[in-house]
Amino acid sequence: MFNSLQKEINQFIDRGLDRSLRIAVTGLSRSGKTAFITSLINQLLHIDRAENTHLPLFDAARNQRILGVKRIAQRNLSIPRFEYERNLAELSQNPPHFPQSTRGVSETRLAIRYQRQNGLMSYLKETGTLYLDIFDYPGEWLLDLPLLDLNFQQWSQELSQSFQGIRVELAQEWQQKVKALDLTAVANEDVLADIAQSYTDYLNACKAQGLHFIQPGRFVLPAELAGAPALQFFPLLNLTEEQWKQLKNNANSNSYFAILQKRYDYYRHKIVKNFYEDYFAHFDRQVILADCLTPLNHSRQAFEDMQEGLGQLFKNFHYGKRNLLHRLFAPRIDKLMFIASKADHITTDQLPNLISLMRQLVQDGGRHVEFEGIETEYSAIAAIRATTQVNVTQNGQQFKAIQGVRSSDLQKVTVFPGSVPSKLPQAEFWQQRQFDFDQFEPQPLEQGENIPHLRMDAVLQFLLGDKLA
Ligand SMILES: Nc1nc2c(ncn2[C@@H]2O[C@H](COP(=O)(O)OP(=O)(O)OP(=O)(O)O)[C@@H](O)[C@H]2O)c(=O)[nH]1
Ligand SMILES: [Mg+2]
Repeated sequence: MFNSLQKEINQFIDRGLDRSLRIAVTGLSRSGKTAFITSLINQLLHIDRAENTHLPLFDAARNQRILGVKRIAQRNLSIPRFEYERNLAELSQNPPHFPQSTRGVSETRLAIRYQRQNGLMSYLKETGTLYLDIFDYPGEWLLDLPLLDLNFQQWSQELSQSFQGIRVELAQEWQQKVKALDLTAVANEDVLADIAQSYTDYLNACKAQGLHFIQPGRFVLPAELAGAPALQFFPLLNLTEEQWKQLKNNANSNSYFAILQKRYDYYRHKIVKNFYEDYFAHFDRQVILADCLTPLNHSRQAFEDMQEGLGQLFKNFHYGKRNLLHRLFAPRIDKLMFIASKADHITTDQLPNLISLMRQLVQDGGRHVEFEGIETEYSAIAAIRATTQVNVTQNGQQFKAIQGVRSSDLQKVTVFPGSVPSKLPQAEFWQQRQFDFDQFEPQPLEQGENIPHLRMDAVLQFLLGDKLA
């Protein structure tokens, strides 16, 4: 009798303690999203109550309160599965490889069984399960948010303003085709598809030049929409008000002009809006990754372009109540984490500078940015640590340096990568070129060992700590 009562109470409490958490991970192309999620899953799966040395900053693991972690079937069957096994297989090869580049959104689900910290009724040995859903989605998709507020004409006019310099050069083929088109004529699908392809080629060329203002974002990362008519339209640049008026008066519903407008509206109402509604509005916590080091290594132009792209992306998270995202979708994000990725390229004494640089990027050079009601954290990590840190002595002086297998020649090298600026770099920085680093290959993964990392435990503590208390 008592036993069954106790069992019932336990079950009741268990149910009460089951929680779910949806974490979204985003960032521009190559910022390290796939590496991050692969490592996060891997670190969790390697939590072992007896032997827990790989996550010292993650309280629940250090206190041995995590009883077990399992990958389980995801809930939404129409989203591609995050390819954890494949990524791990790549890292387990000899020699190991970084996971492949990905396109579009993916999802994965973990169940974490844990013991409560100091429940009032801790004698009941309360345990709970945290169901963790993790989403990987391209930051480029976030750049489409402004379209929701613009009709076809407004959008075209906005793009006309930034249509200058190198853009005009790259757009030649597309613009020639548009000029030859009678917009009031009856639309031919093949012609539309062809011109839209030229527009897409133009956007890809912009991207290859390091330009980040790319709309619609899906044109360069179409995922499952590749080839769909929903992506076969383009803006009409540099038309006068009078020309817009003429077109609206003279174009029939089956004309090129009318079809372009319809497709644009379909794109923003179905594709952009659905993305925000289906995913965004339901995320609990958001991680934004940024690779600040590669552009720093590259050139001033590359760095400033990244700054601009990130600026566009961050706009979504400036949660003033008047913000478009807030008005339309009322997202419920309560924690936001900005992470500078690939921090194994620098020595640990440079981490504070990297974090400070990231903070400056987010805050647009110091202007205060409000993320209303959201707990915000800045961090620097290596999801898949490719280097180790060593001390070297030169001319009687000790330096920290990093050691790893350099990608360019597969040689094991020891290098001093230099100092990271703690503020947005000024002209002198680019003249002096104080910073120089190589790309490294991942370290071999020992059988049964977790992926080597840097500060993933701090990330887990921020993202999950309160849910496992
Ligand atoms: N050294 C080091 N390199 C990393 C790390 N994470 C990512 N990289 C490098 O950055 C590249 C891109 O990482 P991904 O995780 O594929 O980035 P992504 O954001 O998923 O990229 P896309 O899917 O192409 O948008 C990798 O192939 C590695 O070369 C890290 O922790 N350390
Ligand atoms: Mg990826």
